Amino acid sequence: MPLTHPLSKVLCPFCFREFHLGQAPLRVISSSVRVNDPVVQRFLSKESDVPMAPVEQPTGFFNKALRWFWYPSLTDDNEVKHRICPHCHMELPVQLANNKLRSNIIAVTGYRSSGKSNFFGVLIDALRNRYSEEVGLNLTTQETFSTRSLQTIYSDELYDERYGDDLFGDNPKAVKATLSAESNIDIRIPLIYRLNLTRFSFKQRLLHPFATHRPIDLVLFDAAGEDLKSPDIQAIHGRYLSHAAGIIALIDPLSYSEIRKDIRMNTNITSNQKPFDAMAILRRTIEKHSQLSPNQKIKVPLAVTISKFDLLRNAPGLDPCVFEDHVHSNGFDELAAKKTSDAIRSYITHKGINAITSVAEGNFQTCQYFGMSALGRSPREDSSLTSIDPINIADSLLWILNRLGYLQTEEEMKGRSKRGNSRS
Ligand SMILES: Nc1nc2c(ncn2[C@@H]2O[C@H](COP(=O)(O)OP(=O)(O)OP(=O)(O)O)[C@@H](O)[C@H]2O)c(=O)[nH]1
Ligand SMILES: [Mg+2]
Ligand SMILES: [Zn+2]
Repeated sequence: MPLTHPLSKVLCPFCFREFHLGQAPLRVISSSVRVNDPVVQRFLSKESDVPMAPVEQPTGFFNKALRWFWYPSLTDDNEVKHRICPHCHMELPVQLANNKLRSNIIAVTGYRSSGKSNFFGVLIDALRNRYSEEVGLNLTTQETFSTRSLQTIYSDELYDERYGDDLFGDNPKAVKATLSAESNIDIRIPLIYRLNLTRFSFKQRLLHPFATHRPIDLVLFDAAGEDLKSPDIQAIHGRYLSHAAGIIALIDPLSYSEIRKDIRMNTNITSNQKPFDAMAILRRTIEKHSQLSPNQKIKVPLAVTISKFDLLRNAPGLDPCVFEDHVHSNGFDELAAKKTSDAIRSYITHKGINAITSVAEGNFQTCQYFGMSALGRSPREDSSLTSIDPINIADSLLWILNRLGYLQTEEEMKGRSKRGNSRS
């Protein structure tokens, strides 16, 4: 019988609400009976019934009170049961359900057309096929939920449906604009990946002397930009951001007329996007969903990431060094990332877009600027792509991992190998 502290809490990766593990109901997966689950129905905003396996709730005063000190094991019975979130009734990933891992979340946000979906699609592929070797990490798919089969599925399956089949299929094309949650309930469901990192910091080594790796969860909640105005999605998105250990804010260069002028000089791109104060919205969203007072700076590291960065090639006033793709094989290349950050910051201020820098630096204790291109080029009119050549696709994520102690810098790695050599 697994014991737990009555004040301990876990975070649901679907609705981003906290709860005590003992209060989580169980879904009897092995049952052949199917009944409507009104909680799932509400969470997915479905009008029709959502037939699912039955749910077991703790009953009786004594039993309920006891559940603050223990939670039922999932392997005790002959029946197959899954632990579910008491708020949204989504099935919890196994490690979380068994209280094995309380993970941190890295959140990504960006307004309409800022490049979120293409970023997610190319990032996951690059983490698996390039960065696993380069920075010593291992990416494992976690359980998520299929709104079609109403069952738990692995995030990889959802990844292929949403991004992989388009980007890396026989005829590669850019991921299409995400449909609003009103017509596409599927996007309420995040992709969940676990990153196991081997080159973690000295402090983490002291805290976990026998660990071979440190795990962190990447929860990709891909809202359609337009939904960020809907109170329902805003609430989920707000809780997602306010529980994050690190935030990547994607900024669309096309949404600033000052930058668009530079882009039009080089390409025939037109955009009717209105300037959008993405950063102020970020601050407001977090404030609304956390206990933050107005004069308090947000502690989580913020990576302000200019997306579609390929469009800015040849932009006057932008140092060409920022388009070099950084290699992190000897640890996170902090110097190169800092040089890029300084160049981008000076470009932004030169353009007079102080709304980005003042909100980022005035509200966040730690922030850095990044330039990222997921595709490396604009797709053709029919969305097709000749090839995908990302630029610094993972730098903002690797920087956050470094700030959180999960990944060492090149300098720290050198220091470690020197210490190792002098000992031998
Ligand atoms: N040049 C260039 N264009 C890009 C890149 N990534 C995305 N785009 C373009 O930007 C458009 C929007 O990108 P998405 O990834 O769909 O943006 P989003 O934030 O998911 O948009 P919504 O789903 O509408 O909120 C795409 O259709 C592409 O045309 C890139 O790396 N380079
Ligand atoms: Mg999208
Ligand atoms: Zn939940």
